[in-house]
Amino acid sequence: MVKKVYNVAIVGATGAVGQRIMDILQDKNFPIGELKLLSSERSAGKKIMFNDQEITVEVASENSFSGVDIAFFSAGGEISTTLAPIAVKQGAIVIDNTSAYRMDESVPLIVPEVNSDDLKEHQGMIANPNCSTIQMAVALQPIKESFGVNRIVVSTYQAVSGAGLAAEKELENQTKQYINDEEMSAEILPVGSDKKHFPIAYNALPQIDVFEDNGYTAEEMKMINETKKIFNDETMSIAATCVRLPIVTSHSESIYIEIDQKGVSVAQIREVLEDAEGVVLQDDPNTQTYPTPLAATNKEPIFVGRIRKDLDNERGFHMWVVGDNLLKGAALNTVQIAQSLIENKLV
Ligand code: NAP
Ligand code: 3JN
Repeated sequence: MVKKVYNVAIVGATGAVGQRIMDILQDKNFPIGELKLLSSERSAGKKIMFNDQEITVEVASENSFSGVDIAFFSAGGEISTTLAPIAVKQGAIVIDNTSAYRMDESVPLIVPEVNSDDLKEHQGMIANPNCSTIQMAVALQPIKESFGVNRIVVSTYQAVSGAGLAAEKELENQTKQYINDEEMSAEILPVGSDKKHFPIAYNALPQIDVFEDNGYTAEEMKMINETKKIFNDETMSIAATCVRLPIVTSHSESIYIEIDQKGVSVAQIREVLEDAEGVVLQDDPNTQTYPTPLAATNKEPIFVGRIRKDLDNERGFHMWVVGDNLLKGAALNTVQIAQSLIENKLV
């Protein structure tokens, strides 16, 4: 018999992503039986309302997952590495928001608009891609399908909420300090665990996550490797530069692509984007119509504008892509994966 409701756990429920997962489950009337809200000891005991029911946050542990059907993980890679396999062993399907399993060959890495078919291969663990990867994949999928895409050069303009609630607070504090002519205190950005910290207020930091030996940051390498895996195309050539800006929510990306076909017009690119799932085209220079992070915040789609043909390469196009990093970039994509599992009877 088909199960009509699912017992759900959210690991990291009190964080920036976890809170959004809860909001979306509520807004979308997700068929929940029991909901467990899990965190570290810091937030344990906190009471949170969900669908008129008060739920007490518990410490996430290896005993948290008995009877859980779907477990959303967004408490960092270490917690996923420790607890996600235990949850799977106890019968839960884990949808993991961290990078811990994204490049694991046995774990599907899913953007539903692109590769929901890969869910059929799941073995209990499913990975949600990085926020910057997700919005680029949603925007490029229709173009790749119609015209082929062989090269991507992307520069990101990322909001501080991508680095968690503490980074949001850091931007707020530094902004007040700057306005009051005080010295700005920087303790988190660009990366909490790295040696140096710089103010993000009134600034731009060309470092997201730690540096790798090749000179790229881990965020840049995530965009490169995850995009190839999602499109199942190792031949794509991809370069990324990831930059943090003093914006609270929604990431923007300047994307240059080279398509396979010759003779394709901007109008044709716009046409395929207009019909695409999860995309809203906002592109009219005559009326100054283009996406911005403020306007994209709290919205579900990925917004695309500023589409131009490269002046020196007839197969080259530039575009500007904006999406709410906590919604489609994280929580919404995660819940859509769960919905797709249910629709396709894979849970
Ligand atoms: P956040 O606002 O700092 O929240 C962190 C959450 O994890 C809180 O609920 C925290 O609980 C919990 N947590 C921390 N240490 C824990 C522990 N030892 N045991 C159990 N729970 C623990 O961070 P966030 O922005 O929500 O991001 C959380 C994670 O999601 C990130 O580390 C990243 O891996 C992933 N993420 C993915 C994307 C994406 O691109 N798809 C975007 C952002 C984040 P307390 O309240 O008790 O501290
Ligand atoms: O900084 C951003 O805008 C996105 C950050 C995502 C993030 C933050 C901490 C750890 C991740 C991620 O999802 O890749 C991770 C991680 O799990 O590696």
